[in-house]
Amino acid sequence: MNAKESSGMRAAAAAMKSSNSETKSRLIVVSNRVALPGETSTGGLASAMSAALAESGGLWFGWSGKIGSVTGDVVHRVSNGQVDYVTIDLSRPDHEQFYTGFSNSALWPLFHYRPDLVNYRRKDLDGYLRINETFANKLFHLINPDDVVWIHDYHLIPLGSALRARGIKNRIGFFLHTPLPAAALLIALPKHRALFGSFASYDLVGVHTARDARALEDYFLHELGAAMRTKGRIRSPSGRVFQVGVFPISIDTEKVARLARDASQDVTVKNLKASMVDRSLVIGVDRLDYSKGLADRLRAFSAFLENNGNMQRKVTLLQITPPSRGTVPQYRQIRRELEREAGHINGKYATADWVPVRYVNQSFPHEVLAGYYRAAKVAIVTPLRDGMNLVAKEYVASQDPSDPGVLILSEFAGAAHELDGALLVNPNDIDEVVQALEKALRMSRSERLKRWRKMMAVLEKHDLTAWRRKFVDTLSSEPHSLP
Ligand code: GDG
Repeated sequence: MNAKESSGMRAAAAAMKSSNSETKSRLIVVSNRVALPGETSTGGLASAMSAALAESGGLWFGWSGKIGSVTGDVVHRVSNGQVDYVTIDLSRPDHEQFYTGFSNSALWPLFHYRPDLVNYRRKDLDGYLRINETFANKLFHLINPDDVVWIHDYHLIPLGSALRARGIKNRIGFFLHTPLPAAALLIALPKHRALFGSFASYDLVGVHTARDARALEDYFLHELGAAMRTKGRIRSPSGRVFQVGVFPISIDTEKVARLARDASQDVTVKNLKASMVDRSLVIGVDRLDYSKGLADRLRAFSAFLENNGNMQRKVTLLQITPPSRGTVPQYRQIRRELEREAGHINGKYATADWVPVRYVNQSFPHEVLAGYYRAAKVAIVTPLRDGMNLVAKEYVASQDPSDPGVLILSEFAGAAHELDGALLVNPNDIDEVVQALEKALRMSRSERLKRWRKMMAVLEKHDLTAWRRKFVDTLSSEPHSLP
């Protein structure tokens, strides 16, 4: 640690501790990317944690999103109301190995049931472990004895054990935003025992669905020789006991509904509606990612137009797809594939005054997005695998309560476990998706209302605040197994 870094960290630590000295315990959120105040965030984790911290206050620690000459050399600190943000830069080789490499070219495809896309390299794993150690070195100065630490997602699985190794005895929770595949897939990853075994350093590991929880329990029991205790507690061979829990993430339902209501005044939303007179809008909103099933979705839309000649010129698909992870080769490839597919459909069906697919590679402010959701008769959310999928929930919350639209939802999104008023489809079955589109566009108002009310009732009860409270309360009340 150089002098600048060390004094910077000490100053940041002292300031954090004193600015929060009146509060007994803070929430410390740690994630790879931090959504800084004023930034438009297009990821699910960022959307969820911004809202959670805005409500509870606390500290958010992670990567600044910037490339620096030396990882962690510069510490950025910003405060906004009751939330403090501390971020560090990553060097280019560390970004390449930790982020592009191991996190997004090995763990992400593995966790999304795509072993064929896993690109494992020993040096990426080394970089991944090294950055987790660096995060721990920076973070442990900032933790007060009563703080509750909440670590997020697949980039940071070993961070808990790295903090324990530095003497942190606080309650530490971990939440996995992706699915967790069956043990048979997890064991394909070299060194999987050391990596996944470190889940046991946490007090609580949260996942979105019962299927993900079963996968983790099964892995610990059958691959690591752990023993099951009551109430989802697992005793690892090291003797440490931790709990696995199901916590389906949600949205700020009331806020999304309000944004959607108010968006009718927004000029961008008015323009979209004006361009749709006498036509029905089908909307898709997804980060550009192979897990989202976008190519199959476009093919299904094409087949729908082919089978339903009378719907041509009557329906438009607005597919909003902000690019993500452009440094990973597979993401560049899927981008080219989607451009080709969208161009193909438009070339085949477009007329002088109608384009069937509006494929938009840009992101929009949340209030505009909410207005777009409300303007759409149908949302098509057909990931091949998705931890939860917040877009599905946002679409439901954005609807006009007197004339709601229809949600078509993949059964492989975690959201399908809660949103059973949707038309559930297997996204691998193009005919099924085509039939769902036909059914959605013809659905009577009374059936739409019935389905929507059922889903909205779930989202009103289980919103983002309920999710955060349930996780933090469970973590805080867990019997503490000391490291
Ligand atoms: C991961 C998991 C899990 C999208 N386009 C724009 C925009 N977005 C926002 C949406 C939504 C979020 O990004 C996307 O969240 P998802 O949940 O749909 O998907 P991932 O990014 O893959 O999220 C996922 C999630 O983490 C939470 O645990 O549900 O399974 O993969 O909030 O609104 N936001 C803005 N402009 C856009 O153009 N402002």
